[in-house]
Amino acid sequence: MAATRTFSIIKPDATRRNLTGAVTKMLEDAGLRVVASKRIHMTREQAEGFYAVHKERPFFNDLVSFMISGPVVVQVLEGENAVQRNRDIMGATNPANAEPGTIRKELAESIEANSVHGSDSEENAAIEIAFFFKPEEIVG
Ligand code: RTP
Ligand code: MG
Repeated sequence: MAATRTFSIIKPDATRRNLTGAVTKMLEDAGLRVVASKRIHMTREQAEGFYAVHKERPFFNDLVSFMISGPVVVQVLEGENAVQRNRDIMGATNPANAEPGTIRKELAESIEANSVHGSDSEENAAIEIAFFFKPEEIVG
C-alpha cells in the first residue's frame, strides 16, 4: 500500500509541558514519519481560518484562544493509511474516553487541551497541509 500524508499539530498544552519529543516519538512508534515540521505561534486570524469549519460550535472562541495561547508544532506525517493511523494513535477527543497507550490518554489535560490535532480525512489533510506548508518545505 502506498504511503499517504496527514497533517498534525502539537498543541500549546503539549509544547508548554515540553512534550514535543514525547508526542513525536509516539507518532513515529505508530509508523508515521515526520516529513515536515515547524514551530510557530499562530495569529488569531490564522487559528480562526484553520478552524473555520467549527465557527458555529459553542467551543469555537475558547478553542481559538487556546490555540494561540502558546507555540504549536505543525507537522506533515507520512505513512501507510496515515490519516487513520494518526487518528488511532491520537485517541478520542476527550482524553477521559481515550484508549490506554494513545497520545491523548497518556499526555492530554482536557477535552480542549488535548495535546494534538490530526486531519479527519485525506481531503482535509491536503487542505490543512497547504494551509501551513509550501510544497518545497515537505521532504518525503
Ligand atoms: P482535532 O480536530 O483537534 O484533531 O480533534 P477532534 O477531531 O478529535 O475534535 P473536533 O471535534 O474536530 O474538535 C476540534 C478541537 O476542539 C476542541 N474541543 N473542545 N470544549 C469542548 O467541548 C470541545 N470539543 C472539542 C478540542 O481541542 C478538539 O480537538
Ligand atoms: Mg477535528
